[in-house]
Amino acid sequence: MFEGLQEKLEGIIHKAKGYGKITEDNISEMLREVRVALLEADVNYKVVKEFISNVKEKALGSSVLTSLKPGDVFVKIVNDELIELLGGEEKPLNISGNPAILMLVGLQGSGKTTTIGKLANFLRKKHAKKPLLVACDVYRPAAIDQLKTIGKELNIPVYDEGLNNPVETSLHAINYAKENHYDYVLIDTAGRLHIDEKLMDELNNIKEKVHPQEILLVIDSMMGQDAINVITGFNEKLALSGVILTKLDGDTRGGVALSVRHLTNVPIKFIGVSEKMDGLSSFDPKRMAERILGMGDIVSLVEKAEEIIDEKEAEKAFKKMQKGKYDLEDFLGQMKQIKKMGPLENILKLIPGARKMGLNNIQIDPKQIAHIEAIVLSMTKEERANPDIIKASRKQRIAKGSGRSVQEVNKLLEQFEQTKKMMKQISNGNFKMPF
Ligand SMILES: Nc1nc2c(ncn2[C@@H]2O[C@H](COP(=O)(O)OP(=O)(O)O)[C@@H](O)[C@H]2O)c(=O)[nH]1
Ligand SMILES: [Mg+2]
Repeated sequence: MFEGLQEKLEGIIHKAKGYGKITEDNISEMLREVRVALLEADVNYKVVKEFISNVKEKALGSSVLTSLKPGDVFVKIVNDELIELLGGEEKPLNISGNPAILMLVGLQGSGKTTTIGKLANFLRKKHAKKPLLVACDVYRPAAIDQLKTIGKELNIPVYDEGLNNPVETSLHAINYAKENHYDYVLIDTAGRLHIDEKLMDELNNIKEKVHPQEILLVIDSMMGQDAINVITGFNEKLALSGVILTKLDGDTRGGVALSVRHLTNVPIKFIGVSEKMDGLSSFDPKRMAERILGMGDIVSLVEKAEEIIDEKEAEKAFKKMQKGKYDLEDFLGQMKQIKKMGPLENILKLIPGARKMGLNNIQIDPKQIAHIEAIVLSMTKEERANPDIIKASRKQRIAKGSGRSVQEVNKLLEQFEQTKKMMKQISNGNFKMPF
């Protein structure tokens, strides 16, 4: 699923990361490509339009975070918008009833019966509770047998009354579940090839008598954009609590998954990813976005940096750096920020490619930062602003004051000089703020 989309976005992002500066022009170009990628993935054009305009607005209005690369910021914005599009927060099942009643509806062949089995299996594993399956697709005797076969495979009981009326069968099943202490009742219903009045009336009858906590529409993702009309049709009649999107393992382009929420306002709660009984995943927009973009690492890096870095401080340091006035105070400030970000090894791991470069093997002792802090704090204000004046006797005094050795003081001054040089290079180069 989403392979085509993933590949294209990867290319666009790779390009974005190369931009030293993001301007309105190159944002427009990138977004044009994102737009094509989404349309090719069969995402509804209205959804695409809005998505693009949201990303653009955010990218242009985004604040100056001096420590972040423009490409990474762009990735983060696309990622956030993608999560929004996929529904924001994960919407868990309402299983508050005793027993909790879940009714699955959908067109013929969408995967209802298979999904009932998967869902029961999922709930039993997750909550260690007892599910009961109810066979209410009474128009095709083979449908009842199919559910029984699934029940047998999973060792989960199936309640059926043959071809008896589905409303009665459901009500009896619920009584049976109460008497026998089942925690979930999962009702398999009939489908048709198209939405029709009769089907809707029957489903509505079950709904009104049974009061299910969840009415889940099972829908085949291979239907493409037609799926949206089906969801809307069922939702108008039954007020769905969620959608289960099946067959995302097939050669579906996946665009439905990105369009459903925005166009129908019904949350996707699960996705079917194989024919097997463990082929069901709960649908988490965050995880899904991560999968589509494949940029989880950068996203968490940006999030972490955003959390911690005081933008004004960063700007101040940047301005000083540009004027060549970067001093030990700034150096200390940066060290402190690094310290706040947690173990340095973890941050390095988050940087794509760091592992390949062997950087994640660098062991950085947080104590070292504390030592640097002690040394800088032992300097006078004048010394911090003008480290050149720190000669032998001053070094000794500083070492004594900080409880560190003269060698360490020397090493720190060296590091500072190196950093200063690097900063100068950056500021002389094309490094300008993105937005
Ligand atoms: N590959 C794949 N096949 C699925 C998935 N869900 C259902 N199917 C298949 O779709 C077909 C129809 O499923 P079924 O449960 O009988 O649909 P129903 O008519 O809605 O009850 C069966 O062959 C299932 O094995 C899925 O997530 N992935
Ligand atoms: Mg069926």
